[in-house]
Amino acid sequence: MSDEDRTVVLNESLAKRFRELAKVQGVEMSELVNFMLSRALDWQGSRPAIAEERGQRSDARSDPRLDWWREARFGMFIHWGLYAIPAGEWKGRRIPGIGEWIMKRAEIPVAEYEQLAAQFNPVQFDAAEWVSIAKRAGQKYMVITSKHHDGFCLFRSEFTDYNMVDATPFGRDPLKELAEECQKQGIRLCFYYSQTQDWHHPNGDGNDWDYDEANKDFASYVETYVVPQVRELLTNYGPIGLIWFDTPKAMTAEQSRSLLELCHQLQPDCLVSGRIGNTLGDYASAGDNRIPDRAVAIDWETPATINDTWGFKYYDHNWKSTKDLLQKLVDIVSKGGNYLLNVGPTAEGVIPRPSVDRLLAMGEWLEVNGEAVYGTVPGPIQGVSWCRSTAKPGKIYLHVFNWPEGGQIEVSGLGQVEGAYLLSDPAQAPLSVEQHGDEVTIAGPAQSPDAIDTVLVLTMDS
Ligand code: JFZ
Repeated sequence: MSDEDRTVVLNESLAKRFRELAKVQGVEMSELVNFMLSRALDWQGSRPAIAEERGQRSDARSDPRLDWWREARFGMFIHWGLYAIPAGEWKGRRIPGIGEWIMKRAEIPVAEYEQLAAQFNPVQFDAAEWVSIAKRAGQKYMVITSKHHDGFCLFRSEFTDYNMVDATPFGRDPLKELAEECQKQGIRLCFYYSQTQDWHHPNGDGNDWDYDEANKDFASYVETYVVPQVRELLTNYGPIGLIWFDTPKAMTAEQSRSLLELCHQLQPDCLVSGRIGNTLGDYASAGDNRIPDRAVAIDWETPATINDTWGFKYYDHNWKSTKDLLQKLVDIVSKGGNYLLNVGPTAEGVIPRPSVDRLLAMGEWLEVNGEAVYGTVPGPIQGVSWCRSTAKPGKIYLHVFNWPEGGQIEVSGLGQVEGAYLLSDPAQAPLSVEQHGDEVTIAGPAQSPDAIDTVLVLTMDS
């Protein structure tokens, strides 16, 4: 946490309650705040990773329209918009929190924030490069912010000039260019679309510093703005893999349902994320960066950051290691989920180097070990810290995170093991397997072959 992040302004009545509480408890304010923070974190941890309302519609669980997505397991999230220009700093002040929330956090008036559009000229944007990074990372789909909460549209729209083509010197439609490249390189293009929060639209949710919330007509915003824009997105860019709605908030079940039906009517194969709300999504959405502690028998996805922000912040250098990211991917897949890993390109249109480095390293590992990730289901070994397991018909993949001293791998609860080999071994040289009843011992190499995750393939007698 930077020093700037330590300033929190409490309104007067809240500050008064804090002071009184601290006095009653006989503690310093700082102690009190620490205590409250730890309670808040416990509370966050006790909420399920996948909230009920962002869950999966029951008839979607066996729907073959999801098969490509179940196979894919790993996608690229892209948060890109005007917020990449301030990049976490407004008028010389670092604004705490996630970068794409800067307009809200600093309560920047629409009239001021809008002016960023005139500066948005990402001349280094290269759709072929972005898609090829995803491709080389082993990601199978790409979800880009067509419109985030700030209301700015990356696509040309008939329903607002506040878009990349009409309002910026750049004048190009990056979604068009990405659509073509995704087709070429075999990645499924998907759109994030903020259907509830829109801090620019007078009737959208969330901006109470320019607009009076009491005068807002949210239903008309949905009907006359969201619906036609979703129609544009699902009409003008060819086949779209999925629409990633977000923060449903006050969406009624009827509003969620009619949006869902609109999507399915325009593109029957287009999936709809769990954040459409009201448990109507084609698949469930976990909380940001949240991973359930055990396998979950629905289709679900964790959206996650590589550092601590979605939209680019120039001073966020808190990059997770390749090891951490890869183990998170495997952890998620071993529990039946997909990993949607975010990049936040700069205002020049460049995906930050530290992100690219990590993605490419993940891709190298997947190049060798992808068989144990793509199209797998959770394996029989769950709830242990040293390894994860995934499975395909006739095969169990043991993902060993902590290689045992001497290389003897001991497991139980698998059934009858026929043979074993290292997935990284092109010769598939058989490893010696001893089985006594349920107890299996596999003689692996003494030294860990892969410091991040060594995959053992167990072939099973069925
Ligand atoms: C939302 C957005 O507000 C944010 O800017 C970003 O796009 C992220 C991917 O999604 O933030 C959320 C939404 C849901 C949860 C947490 C943050 N959640 O369910 O825990």
